[in-house]
Amino acid sequence: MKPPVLQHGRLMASLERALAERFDLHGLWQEADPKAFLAAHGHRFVALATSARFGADRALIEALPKLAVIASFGVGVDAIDLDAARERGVAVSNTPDVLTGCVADLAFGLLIDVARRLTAADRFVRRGDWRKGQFPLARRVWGGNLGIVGLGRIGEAVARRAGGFDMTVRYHNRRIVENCRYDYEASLPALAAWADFLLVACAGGAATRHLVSREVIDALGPDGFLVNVSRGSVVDDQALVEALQAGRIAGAALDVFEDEPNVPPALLALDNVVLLPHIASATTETRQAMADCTLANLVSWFDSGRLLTPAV
Ligand code: 8YV
Repeated sequence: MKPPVLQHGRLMASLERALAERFDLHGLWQEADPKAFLAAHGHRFVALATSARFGADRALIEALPKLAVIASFGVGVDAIDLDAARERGVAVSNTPDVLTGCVADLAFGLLIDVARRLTAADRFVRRGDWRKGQFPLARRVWGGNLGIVGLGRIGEAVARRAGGFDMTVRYHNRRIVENCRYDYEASLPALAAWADFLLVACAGGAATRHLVSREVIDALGPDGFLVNVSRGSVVDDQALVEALQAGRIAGAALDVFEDEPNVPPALLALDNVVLLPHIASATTETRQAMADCTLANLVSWFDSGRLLTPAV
């Protein structure tokens, strides 16, 4: 008999197929009344497959009294109530490492785009404005100062890419990273004041909510650019919009937003922002590697009681 696994939210088609081959997979997303389904059948499931997008809140975890493992597609676990999982002894896996390279590539792409104004220049050409005159000068990337908020796997991979552009890197973290070749800055406003580019690559969640505050944005200043590939919650949206509108920072490049897929309408009207629909890990190769990792964690847990990439 295949072990029953509950699936929360849609996953990649290839992952859904692979999970269904191995497990008795049930999609909660298919239920017209998920609450009623959980009340009647929640006790059947020891495993939950979910994603960084859909996570697992306390209500869901509590509706699954036999739950022992959550396998999540994605590296961020801010949408999973880790306290609720810990209280119940539920193991949680995510998909670190496999997405690091693609997220770092995209972060660097955003940085170049917002400074050199690639997508703005593309819009200029498409509008036919080139026939009317020259596109305004942009800003230099190479040799600039890159401040990284959160020097984890992804921050570090962006820092390596910055080396190829002769940039100087400093970082801010909760804790100093041992044996790190980049200088640590204990104060985030001080890092922002030094940086030409401030890259947000820390984890999301309550601990980092609005870490990039009005004070930090003002410290970045009228020549500074903000790049965010972490979570929208890390940046104070309202403060960012006001600073962009008033020219108190030079520009922002954002892959993530607080209320996805809703983007603050004020941002849509600005030409000095680059807006992407949360695609940092979205390449065929990386998404398949994330799918493989999610499946491998569940298989390992059922075979040996161990997760390959535990999130906590
Ligand atoms: C998600 C992400 O995996 O990994 C993360 O934390 O934010 C993305 O890579 C993707 O949006 C699917 O949930």
